[in-house]
Amino acid sequence: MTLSKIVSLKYNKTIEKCSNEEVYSALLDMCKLMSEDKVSNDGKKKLYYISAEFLIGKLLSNNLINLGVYDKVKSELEASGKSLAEIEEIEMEPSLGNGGLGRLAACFVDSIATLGLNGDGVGLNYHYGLFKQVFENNSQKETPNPWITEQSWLTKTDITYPVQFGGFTVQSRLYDIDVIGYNSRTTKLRLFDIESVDESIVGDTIDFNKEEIEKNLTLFLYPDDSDDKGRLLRVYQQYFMVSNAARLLIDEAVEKGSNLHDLADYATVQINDTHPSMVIPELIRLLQERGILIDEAIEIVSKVCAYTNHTILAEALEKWPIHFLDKAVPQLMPIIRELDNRIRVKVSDESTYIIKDNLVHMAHMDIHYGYSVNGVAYLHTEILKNSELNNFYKLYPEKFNNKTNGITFRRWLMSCNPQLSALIAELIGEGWKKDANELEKLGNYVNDDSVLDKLLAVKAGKKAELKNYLQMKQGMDFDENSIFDIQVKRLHEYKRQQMNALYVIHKYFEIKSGKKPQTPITVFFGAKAAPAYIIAKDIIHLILCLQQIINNDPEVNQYLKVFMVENYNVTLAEKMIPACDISQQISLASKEASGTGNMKFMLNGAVTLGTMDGANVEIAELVGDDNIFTFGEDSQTVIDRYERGDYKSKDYYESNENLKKAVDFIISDTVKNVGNPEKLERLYNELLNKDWFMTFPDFDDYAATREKAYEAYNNRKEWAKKMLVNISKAGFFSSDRTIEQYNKEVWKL
Ligand code: 26Q
Repeated sequence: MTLSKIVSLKYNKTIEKCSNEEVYSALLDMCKLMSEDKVSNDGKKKLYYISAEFLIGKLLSNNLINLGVYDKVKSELEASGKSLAEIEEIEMEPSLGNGGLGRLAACFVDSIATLGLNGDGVGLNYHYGLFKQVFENNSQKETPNPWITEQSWLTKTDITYPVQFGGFTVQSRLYDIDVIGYNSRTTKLRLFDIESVDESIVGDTIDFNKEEIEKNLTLFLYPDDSDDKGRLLRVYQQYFMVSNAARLLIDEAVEKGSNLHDLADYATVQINDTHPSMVIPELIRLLQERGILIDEAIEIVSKVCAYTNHTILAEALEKWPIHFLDKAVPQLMPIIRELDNRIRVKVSDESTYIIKDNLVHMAHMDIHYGYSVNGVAYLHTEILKNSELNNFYKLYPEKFNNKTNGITFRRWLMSCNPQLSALIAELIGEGWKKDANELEKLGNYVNDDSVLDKLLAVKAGKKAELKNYLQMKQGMDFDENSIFDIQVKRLHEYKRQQMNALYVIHKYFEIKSGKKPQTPITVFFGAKAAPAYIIAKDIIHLILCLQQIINNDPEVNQYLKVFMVENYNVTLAEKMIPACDISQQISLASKEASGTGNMKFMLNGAVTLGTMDGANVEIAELVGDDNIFTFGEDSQTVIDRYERGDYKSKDYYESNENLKKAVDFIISDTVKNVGNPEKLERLYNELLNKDWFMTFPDFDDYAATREKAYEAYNNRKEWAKKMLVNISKAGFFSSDRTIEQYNKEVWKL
């Protein structure tokens, strides 16, 4: 049915006469209707990708593309004097994720649908998702971010389960979002909610009563965990998620004819980081309830569950105090103890036990009782095998495997950059849309000047678009012909936004002393910091102070500007990534499991400035030394340095004049005048006395390499070649490839 037909049936008027809201609502109906015609795979074995986060972003454009009607709808709207871009603005972005892990899950369900695999995403329907970031007094403030509107992609189902906690029960309700694949297939994102959720306990801030679990369970994603009540709430959330998922899985398997003894022929579970790990004891419990003895129940579940590790940061590996689990989910603790005891009699290496010092090590449970353990980039998996999880690797070498992350090209190229997509199609046809490896064919054009010019023109167009957008939305003003140098990702010390900021200070001094860059530079940051992560918020504070100082300094602002976009999210990413020239991927080597932003930038023709960390290593290998700027100590050097424990940041500070000057600036009057002295001093002291993520040793190399990149940008032809090579080599990072590997080597659907 055409849009005008739907509009006329729904409102009895023409598109022209409708408000944008009415058109949006009609488009939603249209997509839902059209997705009914798509088939979903109903094969015997099904994948349940359980994840606490699905950072799906807005769905309208993506769905129109995947339904194959984007261009048609766009012109139909234009003919009626409507703009699809304006209508997109009406849709609220579901903020159901923090960052990489959640966005990965979203890309994966897109690929699962597109490849026509039998698999669903399962998670939670957080009403306020992650907080909305606002800047006040150059600092981050968190406010609630309601995203569920009257008209939404959620479809209420009649599936509901009672979920028992220690002392009380809640009733669940399943909501589905159709995940429309790029062709004839579809699958579902299944989000569980509680029937008794009460939005009214939330005011203007993200503070709320953390003890009223029956009301608050699905209000927020990862509420502040600075106190025990917040941490305990997270345990309730996790159990609620997996208990529902486990029951859904069992019901669907039984429906298809499983006698439960053969459950592994009907279901496989991918545990996305440790957040869903309680699915293991919960499945065992449910099988026991259905008459299966514990030995067999454990055996069955061990054939069903597979675990993905996304981090080697020890502090991010979840360990729950036993008393938390005893209080929230007392029915699981005996099973977890039994699982631990079985390891204790079998394995001598105590470091692998599940319960230690009254803490339950969730990852240990996953590795002992899952059939697969994977890392998310080659280097990451090697580090897991050889150091971080080496004790486990020695026990189960056959379980370990690598699945280098990927991204969906539908959203991260076709939807966010139709201009580049059109140029690519003009050159090599449409085949790459189904087989990303075909992008390699672009390699034939590296010496074709007219193609290189067109590529530069597309980039210039996207830069102008971003300028207009940020001017309109956030009142920012900058030179669209400057170099767009971008670092967008969650704020974390290991990602080293602080090192980027120190370079900005260094550059500011250089310009003030008369050393002006040939092409002006605009540095963009985008990042949310966890509400309780003090130093991360101090880093945001510093960046916002620099923004105020530098952008208002007439000696400098024609050559250098700095912006931190407010409330960085998927929608902003879709505007910023296509406009980027230099992609900052500067994590401390060994700390970034993979990164996926690095892949999105590359695909859109940005050149990476990065350390040899995560998937950067694979990017470097694919594009070759001429088409990436790498710097810094390698992962082994860093790992050895941690082992020795002899890093002293002060030594570097004292022997490096440029660095010292930049660090001292943090607590200068210039910055204190626009900032909060307490925050600035805290950050200064942290860097000087700790610098746990070793920004100082890499500083010089970083600055020199960044200069080299800026220099290279000035040779436009050579730069355009780098862009083209990056795009042509990005095919490997399609999430379709990643999902095919998971299916072939792990799930075997
Ligand atoms: C754990 C315990 C308590 C509270 C919070 C958490 C928690 C929450 C979120 C731990 C981890 C996360 C998110 C992790 C994440 O996004 N990791 C990223 O995953 C990407 C996809 O694999 C990788 O590309 C990134 O390198 C990795 O940082």
